[in-house]
Amino acid sequence: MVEKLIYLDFETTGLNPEVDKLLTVQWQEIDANTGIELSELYVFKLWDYDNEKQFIEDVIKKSIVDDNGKRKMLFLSWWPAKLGYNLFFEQNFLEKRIEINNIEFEDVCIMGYSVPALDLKTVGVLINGGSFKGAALDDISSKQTGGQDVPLWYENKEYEKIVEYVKDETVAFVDLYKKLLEHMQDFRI
Ligand SMILES: [Mn+2]
Repeated sequence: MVEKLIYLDFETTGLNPEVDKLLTVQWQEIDANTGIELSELYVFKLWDYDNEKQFIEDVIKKSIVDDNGKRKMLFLSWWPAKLGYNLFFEQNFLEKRIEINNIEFEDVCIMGYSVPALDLKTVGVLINGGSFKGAALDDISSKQTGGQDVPLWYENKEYEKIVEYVKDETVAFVDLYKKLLEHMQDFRI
């Protein structure tokens, strides 16, 4: 039996979910104990839809994973647990955009009170010697750049650049997770 985590990340037009939009939703099934990829990387894109409401509804409907024989809706189920970097951003952003688009929904389950999630941001800060400044994913992994160009690429309809960025970021993140598993294995106080 494989224990799974779901790597999860969003790209957005900005940091404020009251006004900014969801641009991409990407996720991949990961073996919790090895970091090995168990599925392809799914990338849902706003520009494939007429509007954000349709986009979000379709993402929720189509994001289904097998959890030991049970089919689970990723965004509405606690399990498999999510894996990411600063997942509160994703939880909060999706909640707000669902509300603003008047989408009928059950509670978003990415992270939160008693919702299990493995957030590597904590580890990033530790790697960075306890400082939050300089602990972005591109500071502490092989990820090339931060996401600041994504909104600009979206404006210019340079969608391929966004997809390449998302793929690069996923590889860097999963590689970080694999290395941490290996490195932390024998850690004892
Ligand atoms: Mn990202």
